[in-house]
Amino acid sequence: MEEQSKLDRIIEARMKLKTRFEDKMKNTPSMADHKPMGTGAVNRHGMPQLPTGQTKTIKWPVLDLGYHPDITLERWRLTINGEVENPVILTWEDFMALPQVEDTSDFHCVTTWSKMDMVWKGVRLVDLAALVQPKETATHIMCYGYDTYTTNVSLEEALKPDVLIAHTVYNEPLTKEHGGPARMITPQLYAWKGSKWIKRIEFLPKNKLGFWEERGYSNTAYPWRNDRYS
Ligand SMILES: Nc1nc2c(c(=O)[nH]1)N[C@H]1C(S)=C(S)[C@@H](COP(=O)(O)O)O[C@H]1N2
Ligand SMILES: [Mo]
Repeated sequence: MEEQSKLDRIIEARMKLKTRFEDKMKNTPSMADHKPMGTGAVNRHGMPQLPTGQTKTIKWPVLDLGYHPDITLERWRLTINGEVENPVILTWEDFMALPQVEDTSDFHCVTTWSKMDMVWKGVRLVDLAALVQPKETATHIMCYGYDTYTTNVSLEEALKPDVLIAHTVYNEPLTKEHGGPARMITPQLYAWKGSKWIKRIEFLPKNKLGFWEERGYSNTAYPWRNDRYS
């Protein structure tokens, strides 16, 4: 009963967030651009499958700061706070009790490789947002990794239905080198916007730059605009 009402509240809050960000989301480049830069058949969100300057890879390279933190499920916590009504600290059990989805999406690294059709399982960021209820003043999130990484994402991008905190890929638990126990993915932005080993999501009242964004990478990271550097 209590679980059910909790779920109902998430669903209601998710609907409200969707309505609130609908127009902004429809106007994001990966949905609205009339001359997207890329090649191939139309993908799941209406863009050419391979963004400009990218090459398909079969292997899945590992890219990070070189430090792979060892986080047991027992010790794992996900803090979601900042510009929200209801900050939370989730245990692994709490996280796995949230609505779980499976989604297939493409992964575009700014260093020019793209890995297509990755099969992910996890929790939608919009459902985590529904849980904490961002204030009207919230515009962006900052994501923090256990390795000290940070990256910022606007809410109209972060709340898209294919943005997940993923724990499973191709039906196997996400390995440590790829960000396990859980990482974020942003299929409509370059992959550096998805923090591996995610530990905290902070809602912000205005934009702030993350690790790569402070070092010359684009604030927005739109693959179909070749938007790599600032
Ligand atoms: N915590 C954390 N997340 C991160 C990074 C990082 O260094 N630390 N690198 C980013 C970059 S640049 C890319 S391309 C992808 C790479 O993910 P992969 O190693 O699973 O391919 O993770 C992103 N997320
Ligand atoms: Mo990257």
